[in-house]
Amino acid sequence: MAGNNAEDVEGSAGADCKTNSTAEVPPEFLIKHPLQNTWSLWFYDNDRTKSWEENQIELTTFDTVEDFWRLYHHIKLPSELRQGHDYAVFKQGIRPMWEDDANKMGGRWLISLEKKQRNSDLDRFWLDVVLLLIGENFEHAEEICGAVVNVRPKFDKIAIWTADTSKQQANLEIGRKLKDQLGIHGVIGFQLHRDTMVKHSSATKNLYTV
Ligand code: MGP
Repeated sequence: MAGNNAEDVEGSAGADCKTNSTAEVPPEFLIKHPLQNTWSLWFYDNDRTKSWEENQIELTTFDTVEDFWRLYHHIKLPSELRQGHDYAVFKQGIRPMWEDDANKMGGRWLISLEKKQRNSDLDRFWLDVVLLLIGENFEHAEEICGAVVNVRPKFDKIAIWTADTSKQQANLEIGRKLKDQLGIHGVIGFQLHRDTMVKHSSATKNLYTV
């Protein structure tokens, strides 16, 4: 995989893989299944000598189901990342930051995980969220900018970022589906980026809850 910090994110899945010659595979099985959007995978490096923005590295893009799975099996799971690191998957052209034009008026559905959930739920939740995104499984998928997973000492976080906080119906549909698909029983909240910007996330008020 291209990227300055590939050693931090590359998993070991490829190491023992025996590859079959593609010459044996009938051509109809080699067709790739296109996604509706092209998506970028970002990695936040947490290098203290760099600014927050400089730490955001766009590792690669993918636009087919097959390329997504190849990438997924090649990189570390969130639970294997160092604390302080993030992954983000955003529609190509949208940077995973509040300042991007696509995010300026937006917010996020935030799932905070308890420490013990790093072993039980973090990787599963992240994969489910990414599959929901790239599979365009939301009725209002056009409102979605991307998703972020933060690996942190206090508690890990997963969030879906949407574009326009004023679209109540669309945001609620996304929140309900997210909660339902992940099988979350507690309440989850939606916060405006402009509130998160000025407060610690734990204290940021919710605009919507489901
Ligand atoms: P964080 O990485 O989203 O969460 O934000 P963390 O580490 O759990 O910290 P907490 O504040 O939520 O408790 C950490 C810090 O990174 C923020 O306080 C900002 O300084 C910076 N930061 C985070 N985001 C998402 C952005 C962003 O979009 N733009 C800029 N400029 N800084 C950001």
